[in-house]
Amino acid sequence: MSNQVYKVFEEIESKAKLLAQCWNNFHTEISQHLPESYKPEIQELSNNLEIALNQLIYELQNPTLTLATTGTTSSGKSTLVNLLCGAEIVPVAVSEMSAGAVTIEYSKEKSLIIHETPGALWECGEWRGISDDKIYQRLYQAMISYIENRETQPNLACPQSTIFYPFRLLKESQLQLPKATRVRILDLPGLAYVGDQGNANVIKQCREALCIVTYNSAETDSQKVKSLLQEVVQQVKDLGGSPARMLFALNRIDVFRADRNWPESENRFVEKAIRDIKNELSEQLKEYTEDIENLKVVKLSTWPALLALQIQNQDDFYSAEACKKADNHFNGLIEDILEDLPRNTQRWNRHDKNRVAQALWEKSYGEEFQENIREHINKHFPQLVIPQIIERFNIAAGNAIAEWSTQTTNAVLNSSEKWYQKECENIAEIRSKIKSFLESINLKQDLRNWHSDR
Ligand SMILES: Nc1nc2c(ncn2[C@@H]2O[C@H](COP(=O)(O)OP(=O)(O)OP(=O)(O)O)[C@@H](O)[C@H]2O)c(=O)[nH]1
Ligand SMILES: [Mg+2]
Repeated sequence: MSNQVYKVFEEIESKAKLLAQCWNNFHTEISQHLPESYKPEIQELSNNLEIALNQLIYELQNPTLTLATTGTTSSGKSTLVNLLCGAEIVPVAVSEMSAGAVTIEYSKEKSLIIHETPGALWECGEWRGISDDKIYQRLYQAMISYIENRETQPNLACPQSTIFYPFRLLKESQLQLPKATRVRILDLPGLAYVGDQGNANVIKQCREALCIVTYNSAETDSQKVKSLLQEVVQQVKDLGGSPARMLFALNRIDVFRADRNWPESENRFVEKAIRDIKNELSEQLKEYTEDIENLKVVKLSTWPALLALQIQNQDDFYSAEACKKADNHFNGLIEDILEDLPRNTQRWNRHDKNRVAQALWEKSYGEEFQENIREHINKHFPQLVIPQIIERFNIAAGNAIAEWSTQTTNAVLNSSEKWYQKECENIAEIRSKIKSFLESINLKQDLRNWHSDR
């Protein structure tokens, strides 16, 4: 992470400290014009400010980066989360699968929590030291049970789960994050559930997340493509975030390999999809025209990219399973290599497997995708983590002191015309102090300025 980024964090911290100093000078000054009865009020504001300031400093030194997958049903969101984790842990299916959000926190030790939710028909609890397969199975049971019963039990809340996992995104993708950064990944259900009450809390976290929006390139029915696009744009709108914090993935792009005129057909599709996505977004989100122009749209085939990683796993059984899937589903990506290999995937040796894995990684655009995520995070890191820290600070204390200061000063100024005449000079000084005080409170504007300078 560049020095410039560290500087942004330091500047916000010193601005916040300056703000606390301004407040101290200000309330000492204004207290002279206020009756004693105001003291407890001022004390409380000062205490809250101190707590909020400590919290702000802590959070700036230990920021949280959130990545969230969004997109329409079956576009490959969960497969993408598995790719970021480097293992198959969240359930995937041909038809609608995910129900309820899954949060994945980075941790060296693996564990799973399925939270207690109203009316849960599945096993809730915490499992430590759990295997990848068991994580998958437990989540699968909870989600299927929800999907099967939600119609007959309209009050049933969707499952909410947290996985602790040493995910690949942090271990191997060379993200250059400040040391104490906490990273988490969110696997969200399809659009239909974004509005669910149970998911509301998690969805809120997406507003400041880096959202990877998956688009299903395998959908060819033009009517459906149109409504898919509108759904995606609507979702972008519902999440309320800026397109600057989004990365679009044209997923399942491997379907075009079957065309006789590949790669021309793929290129044509990509150009049209990018144009359509940008047009639709510009139409709906006029305030973000510039961000939309710069929006990154990348090609990806998530599943074969994940298989490439799994094939290279040291565990022979795990690796053999992945080889079988690659052979069954992605023949078209590896056919030239398959000609040299035994028909039975069980007989592939390490060298054979590495060749297959390499071809899958290349043809799924896995490396380009990873590079894009890395670049996006490195470029937008402060914007991705700071606004929510400032917002929490403002809610905890910043807004209250700004409001109190303005109101109290107005009250003092209006209280006596005679007094006003007499203390004219003093008042002018108070006014200028308020002005600089209120200016210093605008930390968020600083961040915006930093971003637009770049
Ligand atoms: N051919 C191909 N299939 C893919 C790819 N990525 C995902 N799939 C398949 O697409 C289907 C849906 O994948 P999921 O990851 O469950 O999709 P999702 O968006 O999480 O679905 P919901 O959570 O149910 O909305 C599964 O059968 C995946 O195996 C890909 O790159 N290529
Ligand atoms: Mg899913």
